[in-house]
Parts: sequence; structure tokens; C-alpha cells
Amino acid sequence: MFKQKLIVFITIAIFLILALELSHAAKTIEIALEAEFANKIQAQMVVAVPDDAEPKPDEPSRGKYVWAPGAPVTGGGDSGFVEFIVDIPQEDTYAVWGHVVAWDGNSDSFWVTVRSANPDWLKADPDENPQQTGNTQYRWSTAQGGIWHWDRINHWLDGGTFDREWELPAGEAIITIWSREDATMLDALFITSDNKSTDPAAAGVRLPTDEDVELQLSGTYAVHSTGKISTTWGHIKERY
Ligand SMILES: [Ca+2]
Ligand SMILES: [Ca+2]
Ligand SMILES: [Ca+2]
Repeated sequence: MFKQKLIVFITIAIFLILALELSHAAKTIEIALEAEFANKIQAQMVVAVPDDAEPKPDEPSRGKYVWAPGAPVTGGGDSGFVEFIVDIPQEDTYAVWGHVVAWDGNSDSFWVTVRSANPDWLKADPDENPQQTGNTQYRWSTAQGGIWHWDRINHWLDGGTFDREWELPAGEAIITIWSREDATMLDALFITSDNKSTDPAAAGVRLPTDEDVELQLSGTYAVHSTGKISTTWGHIKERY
């Protein structure tokens, strides 16, 4: 009799664990970051306010953005980057959105690489500097507009422009936005495991909330979509 009850108990326990695992896997992971609070900012990319630019963009999230300073219309850029270290809570395929201003055809692109900190992980981008290689796989053609707008990170290949996605393992990922054309502006980033939506509203894209910023600055990030998954970020060791 006792043995029977034990078997029933164990069966229920296994079922509950499986159900939990499944619900965990179904959660959308969302991470919202302010560009100006990047882990590493290298010139020519710098933090700026609207008054630093001419023409001036409208008010960015928390008053600041990053860019390689320069006048629209003219060319220039291709030096410096901003880098974000994010702790990915679970293996999944992620899309990344940027909140951008892109004035014209000479000020509407960045380079982007997303790597796993795990050197054995080969499904994301390699450790490559696209400013040196000019590899179009990493060329992000940002949607033009002089008002802040969301644009899903794509790659602009010679044969067309396609949304990008990255298969990332649990653990630290390194997102690098490299200058390509000066005067292109980045206010915030949004990382999501919803890699299907091509429209910002459908993807639930948002600017960082006070809580997001607190987590970004304190080095602790929690996911708040359907549930809470605690994770940390920003504790990567210097590896340069
Ligand atoms: Ca361009
Ligand atoms: Ca430019
Ligand atoms: Ca901002």
C-alpha cells in the first residue's frame, strides 16, 4: 500500500517537474537596454544629448543616445563601437531591435556582431571586426527617419536586406554595435526570443523601464514578460 502511494507520488512529482520545464521553455525572454549605459564605449562612438547634433533629434529615452558624431549627408564613420554584455537565461533564437535615428543614405547603418562568450559555441557570430573585414553579413541597414523609431537588426547583403536572428546558449552574450556611417544614432536596444515578429508592436518592443535600467546598472537583469527569470549580466571578465 505504501509502495503504491510512493509510486503515485513520484509520478505526480515527475509530471510537475516536466510541466514546469515546459512552461519555462515557452516564456519569451526580453531584455531592454539603454545604449548610453553600454559596458564598453570606444570612440569615435560617444554618448550624446540632442543638443550635440545638428539637426537635433527628438528626445531620446533617458535623454541620451550614442553615435559617431558627424554631419548628415556627408560620409565618415567606421571607427569605434559600443558593447553590451548580456546574460542569456536560456538557449533560444533571439532577435535584437534598435531604437534609432537615421538621417539619410550616408547616415543609416551600423555593423553588428552578436557572439556567445562561450568560445565553443559556433552558432552565433565569430570574433570578427567587420570594420576591418567589410563583411556584409554584419552590415545593419537602419530604417531611415529623423524621429526615434524601432528597427529590427538586419543584414544588408548585396542581394537584399534580411532580418537577423542568433541562436544563443544560456550564459553571456556580447552584442557589439560598431560605427559604420557617422551621424547614425542609437538610443536603446531590445533583445527578445520572439524571433518571428517583424513589427515592433507585435514583438512587444519597449524602451527600458526604470526597473530595466536599475537592473542594467546594478548588473542584475530579470525578465518580466510572462514570469520572472532572474539572471545577471555585466559580470564578464575583461577579455581584451
Ligand atoms: Ca547608408
Ligand atoms: Ca554620415
Ligand atoms: Ca537612451
